[in-house]
Amino acid sequence: MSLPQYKKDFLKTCEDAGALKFGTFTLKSKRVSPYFFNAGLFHRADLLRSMSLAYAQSMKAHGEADSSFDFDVLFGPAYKGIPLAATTIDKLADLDVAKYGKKSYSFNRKEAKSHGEGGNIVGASLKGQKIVIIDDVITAGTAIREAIDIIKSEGGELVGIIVAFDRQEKTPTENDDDGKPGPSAIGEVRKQYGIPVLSILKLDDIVEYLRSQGSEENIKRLDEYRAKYKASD
Ligand code: OMP
Repeated sequence: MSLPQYKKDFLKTCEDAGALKFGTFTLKSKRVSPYFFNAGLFHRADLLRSMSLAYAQSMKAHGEADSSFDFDVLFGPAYKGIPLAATTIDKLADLDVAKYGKKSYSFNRKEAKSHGEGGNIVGASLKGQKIVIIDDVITAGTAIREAIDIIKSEGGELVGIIVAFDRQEKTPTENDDDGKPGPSAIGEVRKQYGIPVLSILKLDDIVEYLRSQGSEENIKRLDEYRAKYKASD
């Protein structure tokens, strides 16, 4: 298999966590998918460490090649983004304390709080700060757009996004399963905001991995699904 080592390592972690499931799953977008990636299953300490290391390595590698990805605050949208932001900022500081040791993380509350310190953001303020969003999965882009709206309304400047898994699906249309490839949710966000959107793994990687494992039935179902919803970019 010709995947880079960090992707192979992360795929192994996904296997250990049972995070990649094959079967029949109805997604948030109402599409019925033959597989599901569940980042909530990385709850064991060793798995969480491997996952945050994979995020941190991807961010560090991209940050070294592209200075526009420099950020002040790593923002993890509630709920699934919260442990991702906290553990990844910690890992980044492990990898390069001079560069990341003074960076912050924060997350939103789902319900606004009117007493105590008040407000919707816990952790570093987003105002006037360069923000990277960290989240689990992008399918149709709905969750990520909600996070972008929070950053805008808090006066932050979005400089990038990182997710664990890009399902490489087109943005939903009226005739959603017409089999005509359309622009991807990630591609649209990239274009609209002019920012990098990174993913540790994407669907193509999973297919390559399955082919190397000889999982004919799963590949067939994935190919059928991709024929309906695959993004054109
Ligand atoms: P979109 O908002 O359509 O981009 O879907 C992203 C969200 O869907 C993620 O934050 C997850 O809550 C959920 N999801 C997964 O976790 N794994 C998948 O494989 C697919 C989805 C999904 O429902 O599309």
